[in-house]
Amino acid sequence: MPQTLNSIAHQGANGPAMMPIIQGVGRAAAEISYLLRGAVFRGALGAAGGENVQGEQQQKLDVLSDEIFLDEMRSTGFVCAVGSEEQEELQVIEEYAHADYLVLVDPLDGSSNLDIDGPVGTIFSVVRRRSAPDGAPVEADTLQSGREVLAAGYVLYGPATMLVCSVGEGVHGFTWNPNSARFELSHPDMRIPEQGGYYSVNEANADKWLDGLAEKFARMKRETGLGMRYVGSMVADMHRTLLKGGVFLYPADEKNPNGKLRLLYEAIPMGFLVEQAGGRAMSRGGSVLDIVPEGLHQRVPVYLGAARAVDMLAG
Ligand code: AHM
Ligand code: MG
Repeated sequence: MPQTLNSIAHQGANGPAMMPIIQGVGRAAAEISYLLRGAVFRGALGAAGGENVQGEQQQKLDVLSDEIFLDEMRSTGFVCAVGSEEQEELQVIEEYAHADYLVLVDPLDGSSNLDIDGPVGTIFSVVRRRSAPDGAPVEADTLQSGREVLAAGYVLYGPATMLVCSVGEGVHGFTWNPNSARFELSHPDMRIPEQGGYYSVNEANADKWLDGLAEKFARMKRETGLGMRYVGSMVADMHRTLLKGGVFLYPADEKNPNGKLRLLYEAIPMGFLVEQAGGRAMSRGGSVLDIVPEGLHQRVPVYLGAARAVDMLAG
């Protein structure tokens, strides 16, 4: 029998408690994957007409994926609130407002790829609430560093749909099997290779990079000889980095002085996975996982991947 998402329940101290939530992510992933495949036939492609809190145009699929994810977190019965890149404020789940866990999510990352049938993803992490369980959870419950994360992962909607996650006991990849209609363990114990791989960055911004990066970057390229790949969809770019090695970065530049990616929805969950896979997750001046968030939608520069390349850039 292939191992399914249930195998999470046997992993370490957090596994049993995280299993229902990760199964909920799996159900959301299956629904979002189905939605994406049929979107063009249902008129679900294109702009929703609104903007998210960052002032970015929301796609219809951003909004639908956000609803699916929230519904599935509600159905677990263990999640008291969800913080989403698509929602300005914390979404409290009234029926389970006394539950123990909060989930942070970017429901459909890289949605600019939707128009070209490019890969997109869902990114999530789970923390335990700090406020007393007799009241509703509050935004401060979400403002915990990556060191407090209990579980994190992503879903990649590519040629196959994959759910890659960690409950603090290594990183494991599950692939959706359309015949059995479930996620099956296909990539146990993913480790970032120390050698080889690619660098992955929007190099068009190089002349605007801050933090003296241009010089370090030129040296990194010379000394490592890494090849280059960039999809512009963080989940796809990070999945390749985890499997093949190298480095993914979204640094600070003149237009985005704190980088583009969000600490809670993108940097912390991916940083957690990278460290669990034996790699390095850095921001300005230290590990991504040591930053204590100040707000739900805060941005930070990120350098994620194999230690050697990351150290040459973020050091
Ligand atoms: P989004 O959350 O609005 O989809 O933006 C995040 C995406 C990431 O997936 C990707 O790494 C990055 O934006 C690419 O940005 P750019 O087009 O500036 O290179
Ligand atoms: Mg996004």
